[in-house]
Amino acid sequence: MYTQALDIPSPDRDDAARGGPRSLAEQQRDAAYEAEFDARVARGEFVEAKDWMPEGYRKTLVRQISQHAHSEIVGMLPEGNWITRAPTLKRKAILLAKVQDEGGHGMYLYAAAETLGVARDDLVDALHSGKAKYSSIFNYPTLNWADIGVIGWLVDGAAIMNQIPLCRCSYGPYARAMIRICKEESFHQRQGYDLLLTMMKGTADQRAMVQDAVDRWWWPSLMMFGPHDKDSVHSGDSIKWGIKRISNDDLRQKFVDATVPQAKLLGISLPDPDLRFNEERGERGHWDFGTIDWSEFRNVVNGHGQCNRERLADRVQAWEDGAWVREAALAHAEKQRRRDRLAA
Ligand code: BYC
Repeated sequence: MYTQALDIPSPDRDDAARGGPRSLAEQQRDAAYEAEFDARVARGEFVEAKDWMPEGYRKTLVRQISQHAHSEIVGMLPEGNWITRAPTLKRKAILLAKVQDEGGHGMYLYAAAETLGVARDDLVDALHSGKAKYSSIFNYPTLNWADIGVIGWLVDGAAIMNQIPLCRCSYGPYARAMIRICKEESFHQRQGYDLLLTMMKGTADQRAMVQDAVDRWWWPSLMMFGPHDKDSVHSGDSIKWGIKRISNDDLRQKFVDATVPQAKLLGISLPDPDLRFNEERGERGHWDFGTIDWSEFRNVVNGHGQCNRERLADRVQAWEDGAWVREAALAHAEKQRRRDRLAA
């Protein structure tokens, strides 16, 4: 969908290719391009794949979009684990559709990253070798059926909160991919909440399963928004470039404010003794919440969470098992090309 020639001008790459620094005239040209780029972002216009962009902007997008794509693909694993054990046909059909959607989101996002001049195989290699990150949340295990509902409610809920502003991000192909993804994510969140409401109307054991799942997923969901603003290395540039519209901490707060009333309606408690409504914060007040365990976050992001090894091993295995499909698709495309050439 986004395929294009890889001819994006880039000062750093041009320098490297030439083996020397830019001339004064080239530097002046780039300064003029940069001023036009900044003005465009300030006017709220989209930057498109073939437009000039600062190298840092391109790199930030490649990093974020590819990590996002990896998160979608790795995110299929904890839920996929429950497809064969869904309690009813209806729930199985919903879960199958949801997991398939996540695969589709990964594809839109890899395609959006490719418009920035990177090869998908290199992105996938970076995931498989452990060089590239994916969301910390998918390194936690899914232990009971209520986990599937809680992933929909909290994990997709946090994802939507973070992703709605990305629909207005300055890079056109990413923003457009996010619009479609957010529509599907909102169905994902609702099915999760519906699943939990159903369980909460069931037996005492079912209600206990929901509470247990919420207790395990609440804090990791808050970590999905990333480090505190003061520790966020990329936020300054990302906000300046119109990639990030709302900061990590502000989005986390919006998520807590939206979720606490939903927890009440559900009839469960959130595992935070410091959670209380503070009328004096802001115009309408906010829910204060306790301290996030950042050492756990760092541990998981650095590859030492409960499921990091298992998730990567499963991804590598799936990639190897799928080699014949890629080979067959390439052989088919080559056959088509030959037929087209003969017919022409
Ligand atoms: N997990 O400077 P910061 C989904 C890293 S999937 C791991 O604030 P940034 C779904 C960060 O990458 C949802 N790493 O970074 C799928 C950076 O490291 P590097 C995925 C994290 O980029 C299936 C470092 O910490 N959503 O919806 O400005 C089923 C410093 O952070 C995390 C997205 O990817 C984390 N939680 O802000 C169900 C959304 N947080 O790269 C659901 C797009 C931070 O320098 N991404 N790091 O090595 C974003 O919006 C931003 O990248 C983030 C982080 C807000 C996540």
